[in-house]
Amino acid sequence: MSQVSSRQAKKLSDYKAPEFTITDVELSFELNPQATKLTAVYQLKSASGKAGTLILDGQELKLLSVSLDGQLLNADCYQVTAEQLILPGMPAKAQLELNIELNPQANTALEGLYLSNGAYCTQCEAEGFRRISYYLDRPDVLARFTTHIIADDTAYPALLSNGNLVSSTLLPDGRRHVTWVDPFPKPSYLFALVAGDFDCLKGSYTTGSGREVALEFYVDKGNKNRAQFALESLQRAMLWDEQRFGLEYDLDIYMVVAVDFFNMGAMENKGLNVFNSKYVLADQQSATDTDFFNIESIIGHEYFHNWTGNRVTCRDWFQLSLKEGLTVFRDQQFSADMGSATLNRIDAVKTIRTAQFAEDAGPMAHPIRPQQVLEMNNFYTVTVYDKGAEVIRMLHTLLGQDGFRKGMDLYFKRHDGQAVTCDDFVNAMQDANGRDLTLFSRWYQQSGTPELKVHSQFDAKKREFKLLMQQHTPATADQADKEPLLLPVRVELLAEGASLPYLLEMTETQQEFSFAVSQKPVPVLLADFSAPVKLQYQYSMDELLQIARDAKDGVARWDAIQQLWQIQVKAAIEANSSGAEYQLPAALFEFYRQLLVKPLDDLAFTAELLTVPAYDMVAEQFDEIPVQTLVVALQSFQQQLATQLAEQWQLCYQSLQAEAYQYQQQQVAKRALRSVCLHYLAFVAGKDELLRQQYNSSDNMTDQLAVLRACRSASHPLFAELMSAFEQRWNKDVLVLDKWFSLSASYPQPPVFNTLEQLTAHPQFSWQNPNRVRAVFGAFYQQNPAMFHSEDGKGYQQLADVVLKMDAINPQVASRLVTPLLSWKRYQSARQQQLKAVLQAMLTRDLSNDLYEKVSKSLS
Ligand code: B3K
Ligand code: ZN
Repeated sequence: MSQVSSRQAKKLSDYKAPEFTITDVELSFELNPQATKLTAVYQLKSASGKAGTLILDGQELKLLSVSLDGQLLNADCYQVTAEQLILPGMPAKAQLELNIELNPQANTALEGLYLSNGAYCTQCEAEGFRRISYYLDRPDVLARFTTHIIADDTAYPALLSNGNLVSSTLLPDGRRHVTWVDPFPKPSYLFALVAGDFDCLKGSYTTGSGREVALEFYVDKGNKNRAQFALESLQRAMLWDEQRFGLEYDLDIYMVVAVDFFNMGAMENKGLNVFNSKYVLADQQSATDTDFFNIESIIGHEYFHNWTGNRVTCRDWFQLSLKEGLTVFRDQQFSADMGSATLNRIDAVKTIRTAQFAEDAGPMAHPIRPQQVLEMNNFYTVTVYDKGAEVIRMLHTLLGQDGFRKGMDLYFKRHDGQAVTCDDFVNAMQDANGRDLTLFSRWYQQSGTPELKVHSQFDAKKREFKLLMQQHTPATADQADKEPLLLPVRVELLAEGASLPYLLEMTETQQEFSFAVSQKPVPVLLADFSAPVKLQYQYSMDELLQIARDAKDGVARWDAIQQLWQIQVKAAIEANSSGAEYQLPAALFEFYRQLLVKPLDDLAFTAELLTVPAYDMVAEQFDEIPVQTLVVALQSFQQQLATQLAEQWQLCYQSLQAEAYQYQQQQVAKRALRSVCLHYLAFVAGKDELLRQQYNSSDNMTDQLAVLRACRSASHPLFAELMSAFEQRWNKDVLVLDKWFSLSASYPQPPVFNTLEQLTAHPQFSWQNPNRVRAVFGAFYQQNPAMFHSEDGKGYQQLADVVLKMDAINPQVASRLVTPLLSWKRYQSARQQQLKAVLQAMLTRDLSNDLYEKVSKSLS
């Protein structure tokens, strides 16, 4: 791929308000796969009221002509570079018309206008609109858009864009001309166009103030039934946002289009969301409980963006967390209200502790508001999104639900229709609550994972319990000096069967908190994971077991078990270095035995407690990750639990009879616990019949996939047989087949390297489709640590080859895939050498900015 763009990073500190703005845009597309004609008309206004040079962004565009106020300009009146259209002497007020030709068929980067299975669609965030037309492609330029689409009426009956449809005319040549008008001024990144032949599932929603909104889901032919759940999720999200935040939808129509070729999950374009079909389509046969969950959460997320993102947008891309952190927080609250608050919180904590802490510890560390960016698409990160949501959650914790709502109300009152900064958001929270949040704002500037060290003291005479806390944030790749942060620390003190809750606010490097108590309590620290930090406190095993049993907060109970497992891992590593085999302690078996004999009321929570932490969760606790030892230890723990409690797993499994499938909380919980039992049973000899029976008799994907996963994890001989049955059943249905691709790629034994080659030769595999590539190679590095880190370096080489291949096709996908190769500093020397060698080799190639930014940072 030849690199036209410059390697010049942009800095937040260089932000300047635009000299010109565009108030109105009229776009006319005549669609054609290789030669789409676009006429773009802009009403321009200079901010100063003076004439000046107008510089528009544009990439890979064929510019046919330029007219100013109706006059065709000679080519010497403007200058076209690889990334800009420069027009000197632009009057203070003007109408500019551009004629452009686009080639959607050649667009494999899936940014701008492209074809997905024959349907036209667009993706503009962050800077994709400049691949459609020359424009002031920045979020602080808000314009009213009118979009005309002209296309063959038979081949493309659905012609969609933002806003409301105002006209539709059949032309004499068999083409149709439609016009959409979006009354809400918006930045270019929210523009969307879709044209295709879809099935459409229709529904409606009546807002609190009585307005009727048409809801339309456009899906591939034959898939209408699979969109029902997404439609209902949208209706739930619309109601929830009215009830929780007083926010109503504002257009007459809300459309969602499901496409197969998409770089990420979904996109919140005004009135016309484009979704990866994976997050729209589901039925019990083809989708798991987790798929249903994700659909509801992502449908909610994109819908919530209509206020947090669209009505109030970002001034510049450094402020991305303004909309993303806040919207993730909102979708998390929504999911918590729709299902189990504790389970949702546990999932969020896992994301922070694995991917986000890893990002802080690696070469791409950045604050939730980054200060410097080469390729914006590289900053749609777990830090900006998920740590961003933790920061919002801390505000919610500090201000309380009502205080937070007051802040949100003021934020919308002040900024509706504007492009603003994270400071504007914090100021609204501050002013609405009369509380100084200056110290809190550091969370936006400082990167890294704070460490919170806690000691306790009990004075029996004084009847006083003290917590001595210290915070320290280690230096990160991007920032050496760190300052103390405001940490909300939820604490419970367990004593005499009671639990007393506290919310401590830590503001200094060191602080002491005293509590009057009659007996020495067990402190439950950082309940609900009230701040995204690493906690250190010397708990005894008994204390952890007590917390697991008695704490009020479910997250703390789960966390106690996580810490117990961390202790086991460390003990196993020590035993291993002395050549001994490590046996789990009796107390742990006993705790698990009791849980199995008498599961808690919440079966899903029980299932979580019974699950040995995943590799990446454990790995993140180590500065230098002992890969092989961890893989072996975790496998041995599962084997020991399986063997020691074989009878209990079996009895618990049998007590949870399957019922006719519904996606409904209690059923989901029951299936989760059944799957955990099944997982351990796969490690026990003689369970073939049971496994086969569940696979063949279940009426849903959740239970079937549980069998395949269990067999994969235990390297069970049945795996091959069942996988081949699965492939035959689903090979026409790629979305489902992706599950098979992932399972195949995560088989933890050396034949997987041959399998990977076979998978890419499968008739349904395509390098052009990000879902396929991620299904195979994403799964390989995320779910197959044993083989990805295989000692000969084969796993690293394999991924590096794929990354380079993908960079020429789709840089965004390549740049996501490269992530696990970047953290070479976290491994022992042989692995470090192998990783560095593949990265250095990569850097000698002609890389996209996306990949260059990451690889060069990791080697600097
Ligand atoms: N805003 C989009 C993400 C765009 C990613 C661009 N590379 C989806 C979301 O967060 O809702
Ligand atoms: Zn978002």
